[in-house]
Amino acid sequence: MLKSSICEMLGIEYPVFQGGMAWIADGKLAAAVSNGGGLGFIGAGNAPAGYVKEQIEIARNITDKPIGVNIMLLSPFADEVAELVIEEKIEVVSTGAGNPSKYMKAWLEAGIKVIPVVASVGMAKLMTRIGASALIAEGGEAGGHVGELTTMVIVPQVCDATDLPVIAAGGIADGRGVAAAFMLGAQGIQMGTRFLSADECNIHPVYKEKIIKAGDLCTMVTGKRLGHPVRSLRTQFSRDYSKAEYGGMPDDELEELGTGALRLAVQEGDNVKGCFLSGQSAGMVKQEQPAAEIVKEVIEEAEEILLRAPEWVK
Ligand code: TUI
Repeated sequence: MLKSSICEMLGIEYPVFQGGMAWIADGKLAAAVSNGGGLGFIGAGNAPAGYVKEQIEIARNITDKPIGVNIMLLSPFADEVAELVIEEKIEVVSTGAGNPSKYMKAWLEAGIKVIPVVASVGMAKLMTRIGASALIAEGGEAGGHVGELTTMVIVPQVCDATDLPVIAAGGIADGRGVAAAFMLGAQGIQMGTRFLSADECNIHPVYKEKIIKAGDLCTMVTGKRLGHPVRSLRTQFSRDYSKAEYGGMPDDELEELGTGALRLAVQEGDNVKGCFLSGQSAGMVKQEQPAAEIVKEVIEEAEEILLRAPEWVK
């Protein structure tokens, strides 16, 4: 049985988190993952607190297991969602795309476990100092907003920089990745892209099909010029955006080009104007299946690998 300190801390069966993907990770997906023994997250993304509250209600009607909310710190609604998670007695909050220091005291006083995503050792040290419960160390293989470092190098360095449990994220989509993350010192893993193919994941069928058909070289990073690098599938949108970015389009027009592109991908499956966020692990996602089966499958694969590990030592 693959267990770690994170299971005890959060009251979950398996050390598997589902990333709180903006526009995608709704109450239904989060509840399915939590019911499967992992920890499901509702992604607040750029949505107002009212939407997040609805999704929390949906999740609570499907599961009585703990659920998390991911707060995207660039969101104009981050403050109101930060208050909502306290009112709704959410068990776990993860944060992304910034520094959550200003919310930390209130969350900890409310008894919330706070698990920030960090993309550097400096941020890991700061979050440790201000009382985070654990850290998600995310490499640039991940989808969406990404940092500079790869999972292979960020996880061990964050583990060395903190006494907190570390959850590895970025590029993990099967049991081999889970086992490798534990070997790097992690006590848990987070997957986003693998859950895009879950039966309970409510993205447009075109999006699901693109992920299942994707190969190893199918993603690219855009948005570096505006300071928010984002990994997505290589599509007409990402190529057009990249051309505009390096062709000298003014910042405000570039922002405009990106606005609404996530929604168009998730809800409309728009092949031309949609931005299909995806990690590099899309090439490892092969089929649609229930979220709970994904959780169980990656854990069982990892257990088999880890049990065989002593064979390597002569
Ligand atoms: O947040 C994510 N992934 C995301 S957020 C998102 S929505 C979005 N839409 C448009 C532009 C930007 C975002 C889609 N995907 N992952 C977690 C993550 N956090 N990755 C990297 C970081 C991060 C980066 C810098 C965390 C902290 C940080 O600190 C910088 C600082 O010093 O404030």
